Amino acid sequence: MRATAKAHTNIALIKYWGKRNEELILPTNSSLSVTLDGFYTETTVHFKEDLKRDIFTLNKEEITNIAYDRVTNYLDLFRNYANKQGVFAEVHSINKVPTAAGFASSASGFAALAAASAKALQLHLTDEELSRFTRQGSGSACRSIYGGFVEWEKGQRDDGMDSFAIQIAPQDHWDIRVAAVVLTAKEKDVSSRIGMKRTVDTSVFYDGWLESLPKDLQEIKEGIMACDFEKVGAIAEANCLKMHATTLGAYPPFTYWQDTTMTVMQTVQQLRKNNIPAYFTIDAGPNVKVLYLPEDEQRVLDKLQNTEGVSEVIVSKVGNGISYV
Ligand code: 2P0
Repeated sequence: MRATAKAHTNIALIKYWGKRNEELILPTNSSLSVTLDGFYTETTVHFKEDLKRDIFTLNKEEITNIAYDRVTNYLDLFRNYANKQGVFAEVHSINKVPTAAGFASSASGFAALAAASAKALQLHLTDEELSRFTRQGSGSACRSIYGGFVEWEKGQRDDGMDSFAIQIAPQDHWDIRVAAVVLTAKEKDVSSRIGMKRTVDTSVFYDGWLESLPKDLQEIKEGIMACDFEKVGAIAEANCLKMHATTLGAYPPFTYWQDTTMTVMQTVQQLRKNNIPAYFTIDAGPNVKVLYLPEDEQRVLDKLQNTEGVSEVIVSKVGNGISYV
């Protein structure tokens, strides 16, 4: 009853922003991401008959705070499914997602935890079933089951059985790069979970966001299949700006941007003026991710590293899905 799994994080090109069911983590909109090879979590889950409670370590340190509660509640899903109530587990996670880079480590974290738990309990889940389980740990994590380009279909049902991710193109379909631009920034004060809820509940711009999504999703998929970088980049950048606009229409209003966020956005726009195709996307935090093509790497990195307020630039290629160690 022991297994180790490795999962990579992902960056959304079409953002997941809002839930229709908070308990089951059912989204209001479908989303689409690229899995990244630079950042991952490796997790070992060992269910043992003699344990009195779950034990969770992250980077070799025992965790007892709210993150522990989230893990142990999540393991209950698997215990109930496998009819192993009362069998506790040792969970050891190593996180290679630099928190400063502003990637949600919950994506790779819950994907690795789900995969290792399912394997340890010999559940023999399909990828769709595993993605559905993973979704209930953290929404964006359900996309990290697969490598390459991945769509999370929101589904229609109230029970969430049709809300899971599928791969739309494998890792070797297209070699694009993502630079995570780390800013000398302070901690964010609105978590993505709270931020998306406030937006759904109060933002006067939320309907506009939802209305615009089916077209973005359809067109970006066409762009990915055709490896049309300018089409994909332009849609991703516009989609990110729309997501962030919804936060300004919320009450109380908020933004994840800092002054340096905008400086980097302007650097990217300037790269395009110099005929280098580069596009930005931003998650629920101040850091900016920049999409570009391999042949432009040196020029893109030079420009980003020399932008004021940038402390580090971390490069990633397209990554693969879950693997077992
Ligand atoms: C995304 N984000 O699609 C979007 C874009 C942030 C902005 O998914 O509440 O950690 O655990 O389902 O997945 C971050 O939210 O939220 C996120 P929960 P999650 O990647």
